[in-house]
Amino acid sequence: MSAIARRRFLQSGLGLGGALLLGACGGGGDGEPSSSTPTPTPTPTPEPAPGECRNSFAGGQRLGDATFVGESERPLEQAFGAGLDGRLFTDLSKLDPTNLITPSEAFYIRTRYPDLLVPDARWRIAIAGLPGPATDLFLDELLPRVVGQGTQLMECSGNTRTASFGLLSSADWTGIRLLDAIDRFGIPAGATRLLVSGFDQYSQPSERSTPGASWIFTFDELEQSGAFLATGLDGAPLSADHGAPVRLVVPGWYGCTCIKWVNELRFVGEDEPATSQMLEFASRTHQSGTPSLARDYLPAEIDLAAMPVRVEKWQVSGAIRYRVVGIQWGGKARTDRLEIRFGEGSWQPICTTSFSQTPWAMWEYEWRPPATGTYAITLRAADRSIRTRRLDVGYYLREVAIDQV
Ligand SMILES: Nc1nc2c(c(=O)[nH]1)N[C@H]1C(S)=C(S)[C@@H](COP(=O)(O)O)O[C@H]1N2
Ligand SMILES: [Mo]
Repeated sequence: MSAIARRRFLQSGLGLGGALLLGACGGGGDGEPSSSTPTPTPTPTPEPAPGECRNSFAGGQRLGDATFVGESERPLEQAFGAGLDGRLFTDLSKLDPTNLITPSEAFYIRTRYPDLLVPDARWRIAIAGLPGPATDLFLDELLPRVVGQGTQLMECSGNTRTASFGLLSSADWTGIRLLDAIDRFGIPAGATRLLVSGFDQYSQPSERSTPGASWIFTFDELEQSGAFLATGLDGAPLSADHGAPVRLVVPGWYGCTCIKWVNELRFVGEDEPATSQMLEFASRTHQSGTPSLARDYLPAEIDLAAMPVRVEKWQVSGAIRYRVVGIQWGGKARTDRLEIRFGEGSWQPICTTSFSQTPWAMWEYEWRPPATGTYAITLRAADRSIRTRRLDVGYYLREVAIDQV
């Protein structure tokens, strides 16, 4: 039995959910020889397989969390700024294997409601690129076909350390598949792609961003990603800042493709130029250079990635212990073989506490820093055949301050 299967078996067999699996594996970090502490357990538990967690914190007291340094000074989960410069950073430190959904009020915001947007009584999406007179698709015609679209993760391609990596959230969405929404039009001759545009005009010019929100997809990309027009988030109608009344969600792709306030769908051909949004986000979505034609853009997919979300400080039998808790997301599937390292120390295997494929899996590592100080934490996939472009360049590096050992 694989480690994952065995873990699932243990979980279901004992009916303890994630609780059984809280624990540590790997022993000491920083290249120190690993010394696993014998843990007094009331009932004999089987030795954890590689990648599984053993609870070394039972009976201990959690003293608090060590702080990540060099990150956002802003309070998390409070919206600030306006229009294209408006943001809200999700506080990922609150994540727990039993609570993997971001509440809608804490879901990250990149661009707040455009002040110039005064919606018509009936929201319409212009359908362009069809032969014959212009056509509108009215949102109220689609609403009866809205269904659950599952838990989907969204990450801004500019999810940086200065944003405390808080431009990353996961929630339950409702909506209608984009291809279903346009099925009655048929694909006109010569059209190979669909351009999705949203309202993007603001009275204040942005300090950093170019207005104009649109992205071009092949029909295959829309089909394979399961792209949908979303109308609801976490059981409530979409809020204004998240794109009400209708926005695009492209599961597995960066947020810059998830156009908010969708007001136009246009059938386009092979020679369609890239949109200003595609040009602006070319490097952040791992394009090679800045292609000028839409057809030269690769799918803006999020690779497998992982980072710590908190470093818990514990007192266990009189000793100070740290538990590094993190997430992994992106890519085709979660891996059960992640490795962590502290500073320039050696790579250590970590164990996974929740194997949820969507939105993210959680992992943890029992860490004994050799001394107080600031440590850089990085992760990698042990399976080097998995594409991890951001992990490869240390994009998700976090530094934590340790004040006591
Ligand atoms: N109309 C419009 N849609 C947009 C944007 C925008 O600026 N304007 N920003 C995009 C980017 S960069 C991201 S990461 C997501 C963020 O969606 P959220 O604010 O609901 O999290 O919306 C995308 N859709
Ligand atoms: Mo973004």
